[in-house]
Amino acid sequence: MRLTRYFLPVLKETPAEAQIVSHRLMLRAGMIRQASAGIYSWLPLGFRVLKNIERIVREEQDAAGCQEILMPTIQSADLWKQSGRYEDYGKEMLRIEDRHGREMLYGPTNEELITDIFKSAVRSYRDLPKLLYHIQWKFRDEVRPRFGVMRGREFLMKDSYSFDLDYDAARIAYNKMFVSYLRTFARMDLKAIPMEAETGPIGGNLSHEFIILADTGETEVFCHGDLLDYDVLAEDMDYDGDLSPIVDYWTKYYARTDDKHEAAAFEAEVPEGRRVQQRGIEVGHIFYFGDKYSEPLGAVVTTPDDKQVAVHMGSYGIGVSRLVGAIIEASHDDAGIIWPEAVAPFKVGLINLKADDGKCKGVCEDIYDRLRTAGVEVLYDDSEERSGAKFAEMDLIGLPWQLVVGPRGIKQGVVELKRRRGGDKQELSAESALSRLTG
Ligand code: 5CA
Repeated sequence: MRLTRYFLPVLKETPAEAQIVSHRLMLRAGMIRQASAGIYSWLPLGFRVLKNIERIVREEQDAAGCQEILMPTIQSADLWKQSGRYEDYGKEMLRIEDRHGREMLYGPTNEELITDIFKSAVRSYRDLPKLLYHIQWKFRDEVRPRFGVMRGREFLMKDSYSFDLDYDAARIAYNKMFVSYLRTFARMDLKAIPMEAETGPIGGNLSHEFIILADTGETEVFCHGDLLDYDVLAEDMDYDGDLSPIVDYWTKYYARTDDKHEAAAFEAEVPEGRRVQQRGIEVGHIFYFGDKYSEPLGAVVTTPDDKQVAVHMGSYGIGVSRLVGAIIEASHDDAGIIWPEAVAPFKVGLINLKADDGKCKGVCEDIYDRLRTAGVEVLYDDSEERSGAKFAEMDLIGLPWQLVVGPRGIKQGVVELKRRRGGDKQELSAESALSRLTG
């Protein structure tokens, strides 16, 4: 993509309304624009990151055997009345009346709707287990929407739902999601730690929040330092195998949010030098809630001995749009964002320092074509801005690699390759730079 054609409305000034760094940087880098409180439009740069995150989430859900569907954003109030949550959800639910006076709502989550879909199709234990997910916009009329996409009113969530015959089978589904979450966040270069958590309006008695450590997080967390050292991606995952040793490893250590924290237990279980007490951002939350929805909504199956039982269910959420902000909170410096390669909007920023110079242009156009032919995503700054402004903008938007072409280097037959993370710079031939970036 050529920068002169790209819709990238960067801001020179720091927006006054943004209290945390990710919100500031997302606005400054032209990634989002607020439509109304807690509701955002995604501009090209931000949308590319959102899509990359969505792709990783989808790949890991699919790998774990979860099947993708798509449910609507607007739901009928009827099912919510049956489950008892229509009243319970209170003002956080956006209620809508259609032209026939029917009560509708903009879904804040989908337990009721998915249970109804399941119920309409499944009658027997033979059809179990089932694990379904979708990636869809949700609406929660948060009292205090803040921190940009981190606590929005409209936000993109991946939500999965599991259906099983009994608790033991439901635990297998829970463990699959537990492990797939570890992998999902690790692929985004995030260290997400599962922590015992409260279940809130979703309900149930078994639940883990996946928290990444960041000073601006809304939650205070306490955990054992060993959890930060584990390399989740080191081994391939066999989702048909027994995942409980992995889950047991993670859950044997003390790791709790402030709701569940007990100072005495923390001190007893974690040696002094290994106590981590920090703020964190919740990027995922998984729940097992048994028959909380299947019972009132009548999602029953016949058992092998011909009894009728309500299915055991769990639900598993990832804040897809929140992750965009969370990754920035975890990965930035004073100059701007530092994207992990897996979610970066482009891999390379190609900077032409003298766009009106024929030689510079020739070299840049050649590099640009060859990178694209090799399938490398590149944003090509072909503008006539001064070099200081070009560097500042490239640093701000945080692409992992910058390839700088200028008249001085061309005379010596070199270009400059800079890694955004750490800022290491190297002068090398265009050929070597290309093989580095395409290799
Ligand atoms: N039905 C369950 C699991 S599918 C559920 O809704 N869980 S949740 O309430 O914990 O939300 C799942 C994830 O969505 C959270 O972990 C968080 O990452 C994200 N999320 C929740 N509320 C917001 C919000 N207001 N803005 C952005 N992301 C949010």
